[in-house]
Amino acid sequence: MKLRFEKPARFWTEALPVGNGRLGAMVFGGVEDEFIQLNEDTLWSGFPKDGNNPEAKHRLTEIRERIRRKKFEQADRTARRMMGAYSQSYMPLGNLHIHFEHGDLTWRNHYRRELDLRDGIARVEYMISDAAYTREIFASHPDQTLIVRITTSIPGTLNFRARLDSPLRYVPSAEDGDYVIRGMAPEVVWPNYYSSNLPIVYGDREKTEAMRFEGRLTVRQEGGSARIDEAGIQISGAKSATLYFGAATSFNGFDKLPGSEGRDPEPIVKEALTRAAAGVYENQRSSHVDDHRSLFDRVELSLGESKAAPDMPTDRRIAELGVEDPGLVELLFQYGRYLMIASSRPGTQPANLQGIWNKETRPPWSSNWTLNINAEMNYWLAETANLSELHEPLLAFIGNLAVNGRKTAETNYGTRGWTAHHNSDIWAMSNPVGDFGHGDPVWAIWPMGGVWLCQHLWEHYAFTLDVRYLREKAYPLMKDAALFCLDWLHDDGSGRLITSPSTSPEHKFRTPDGRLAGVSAASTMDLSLIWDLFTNLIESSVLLGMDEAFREEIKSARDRLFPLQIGKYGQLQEWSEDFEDEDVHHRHVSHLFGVYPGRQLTARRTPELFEAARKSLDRRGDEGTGWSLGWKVSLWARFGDGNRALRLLGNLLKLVREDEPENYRRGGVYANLFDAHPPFQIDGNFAATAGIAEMLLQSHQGFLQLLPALPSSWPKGCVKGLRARGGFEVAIAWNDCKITEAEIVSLNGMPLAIHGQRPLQITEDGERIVMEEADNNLFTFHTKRGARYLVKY
Ligand code: FUC
Repeated sequence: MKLRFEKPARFWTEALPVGNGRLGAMVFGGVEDEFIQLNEDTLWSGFPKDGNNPEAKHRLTEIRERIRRKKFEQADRTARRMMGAYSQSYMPLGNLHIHFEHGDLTWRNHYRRELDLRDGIARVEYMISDAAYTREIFASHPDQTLIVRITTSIPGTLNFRARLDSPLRYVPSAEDGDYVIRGMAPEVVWPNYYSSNLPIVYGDREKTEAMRFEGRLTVRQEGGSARIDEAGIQISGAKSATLYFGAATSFNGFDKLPGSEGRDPEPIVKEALTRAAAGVYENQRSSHVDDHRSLFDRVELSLGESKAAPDMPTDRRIAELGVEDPGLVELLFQYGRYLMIASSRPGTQPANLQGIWNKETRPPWSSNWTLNINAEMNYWLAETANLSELHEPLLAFIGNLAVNGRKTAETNYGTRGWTAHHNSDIWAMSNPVGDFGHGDPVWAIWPMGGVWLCQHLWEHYAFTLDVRYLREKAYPLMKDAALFCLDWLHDDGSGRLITSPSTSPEHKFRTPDGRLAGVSAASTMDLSLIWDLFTNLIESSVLLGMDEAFREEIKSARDRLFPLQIGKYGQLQEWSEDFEDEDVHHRHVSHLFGVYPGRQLTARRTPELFEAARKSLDRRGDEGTGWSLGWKVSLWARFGDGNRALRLLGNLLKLVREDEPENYRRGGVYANLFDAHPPFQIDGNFAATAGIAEMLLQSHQGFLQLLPALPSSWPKGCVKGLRARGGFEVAIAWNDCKITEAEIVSLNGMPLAIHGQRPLQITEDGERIVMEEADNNLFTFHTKRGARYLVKY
C-alpha cells in the first residue's frame, strides 16, 4: 500500500498528498530543496453575500410559456435573466521551503520517496556520501499540525533553513521562537473560466471583510543549534529536527463575515503548535498512525498477485501495467479511502473539487463544490467503503445550504422549501451562478442541487440505521427540499407533473431545426432526482411513524411524475422529448442517475427502462473525463457487467503526464494517482473506489448481492469490511470467479436477504441457521445484533 518514486516531484501532480481533514500538504521531496505546498480547508475568498436574483421569479411564466411552445433558444435567453452571482474560490495557504546545506552532492544516491497509505506518512530518503538522510511528513489529526521530521545518520551533519511564504497577500515575521506568516484572502476571485481584467480583488488591509489566516512554523532539534529570525528557521549541526506547522483562518461559519465577525486565528494556531512542540516525536507518530489506521484498516482488498516488482515506481506501474496489475487496482481503491481520511473528518469542510489540495489562486472551476455531480461523487464511497463518519462534513454542509437555499427558493422562485444549484462554496451559496447573464443556462439553471444532496442524508441512514439522526437531522432537510419540489413541479396540461425550466446538466440537445439549446421541460434527471427524494421521504416517514398526510401528498405527486421515456435508439431518453444529443459521448450521464447512484431503475422493478438505460450508457462509449470514467464503473457494475466496468477502470488507470501536453485532454490519473479530469479533480479518485466496491457488493434493492460484477481477470480474491445498507459488514472470498464464502456481521440485528446462488449453509458460531428461500433466488434469515454469520457456497 505505497506510492513510490525514485525522483523528487517535478510537478504538483507528482507530489505526495497528506492531510488531516483540515490541513493539507503536497510533498515534493527535493534533495537540496524540499518544497511542501500547504492548505487549510476554510481558506476561501469572499464572504457571505446575497447572490440571489429576484428577477427570476418574474421570468418564470415567460420561460415556461416559451418552453411549452418549443421556442427553446428563446427560453435559453430568458434563462440568462434568472442567473445570480458566481461562487467564491478555495485558496492555497502557502508553502514550506526547506533548503538543505548538504555541501557536495556528487555522492548522492539511494533516493526514495514514498507515501505509505496504511501509516498516512510520506517519506523521503537518500544518502550523501556516508550520511543517510530521512524525512517523514504527516498531517496529524490528534495533534492538529503538520509534522516534518528530518534526521541524519551522522550526528552534526544536518543543516537547513526553513521558511514559509504564500501566494496570497501576507506578512512574515519571527515571534516567540516561531516563524509566522499572516495574510488575507481576496474579497473576490472570479472563476477561471470567466475572463476578467481583474480576476482577483483584494480589499483594504485594515478594513477587508475577507478571510484572514495565520501559518506558524516552529522547530525542536536534537544536537546543534536553532536560530529563528525574519529569514526563517536555521538549523546547524543537528542530528535531527522536527518542524511543526500549524494554521488557521478567521472563518467563523458560513453566515458570518470573516472580517468583522471572524475568529482570531492566532490563539488557535499557537495553542496547537505549543502543545505539539512540547510532545515527543515518537509518541506523536504513533498516535497519528493509530488514528489513521483506525479508519484505514477497516477494509482489505486482495485481487490476486501483483504484476509489479515491489520497488517499481508508481508512474511506471501505471504506464506499463495499468489495470492489468491487480495490485495497482487495490492501490487505487485504497487511495480513494486514504484521500477521504485525509480530506474529510467530522467538523471539517467537505472535500471540494480538489479535496483540500490546491496550489492555485485561481483554481480550476474555483475548486468549489460543484453540485451537479462532483460533490456528491466525492462521497459515494463514504458508506460502502466503511468510512461512514467521514460523510459528516457533507451532511452538515447540507444543513447550511438549506438555510441559504430557503432564501433562494423564496426570492428566485417564490416557492416553499429550499433549493441549491450548480455550485456552492464555503458561504453555502445556493443561487444559480452565471453572473446575471454571463453563464450558460445548460449548467447554471438547475435547481436540483439540494435534491441530489438529500440522497446522502438518506443513504447515511440506510447504512447506519441511526433513527435519531433520521428524525432530527435528515428528515426535516429532506422534507423541506420536497416542499420546494412540490411547488416547482406543475401540471403539463394533461395531469402529469413536470419541471420547467429544466436541464440535463451541461449537455445540450438539438432543437428540431438543428440548433443547440439547454433548457426544456422535465429532464430525466430532474424526474429521477425527485423520484429518489420522494421515495426516501416516504420510507422515512413510515419508519418514523409520522407525517402521514404529507406522505400521501408526496406519494400522489410521485405517481403523477411525467414518466421516463424510451427513445428511437432504444435508449433511455435524456429529455422528455426524444431530442438528438449535442454530443453522444458527453461526459455527463445524468439521465442514468436512477441506475446509479439512485435505485429507481433495476432489472427487477423496471426491466424495460433498465435495458434502455444500458443502451444509453453503451452509446455514451468508454471514454470521458476522469470523473466520467469513474461514474461509468459504478454504472456497469449496476448492470452486472464486470468486464465492462473493468474496461472503464482501465481507461481511468492510464497515466496522464504533465509534460506531454498532447495527452493532456484525456481522462486518467497523474503520477501521484490523483485523478486527471484533466486537470486534477479528486472526484474520479473517490468514484474509482466507490466503483470497485460496487463491483463486489451491492445492496440498493433491499437485499445483498455478493460479487454482482466480478470481472474475469480477477478469478481469485477476497474483500473484507465493505458495508451494506441495513447495517451489515461484509467479507467475501472467491475462487475461479465463484464465491466460496462470505462472512457477514449484523450491526443492527436486521433480517438479511442475499440474492444469488443458493448457499450450502449458513452458520452462526458453528450453529446452523435456517434460511427461507423465495423462488427468485432470495435467501432470507433473521440476524442478531452484533452476530457474525458464515455463509458457505
Ligand atoms: C462540471 C463538469 C466538468 C467539471 C466541473 C468541475 O461542470 O461538467 O467536467 O468537472 O464540473
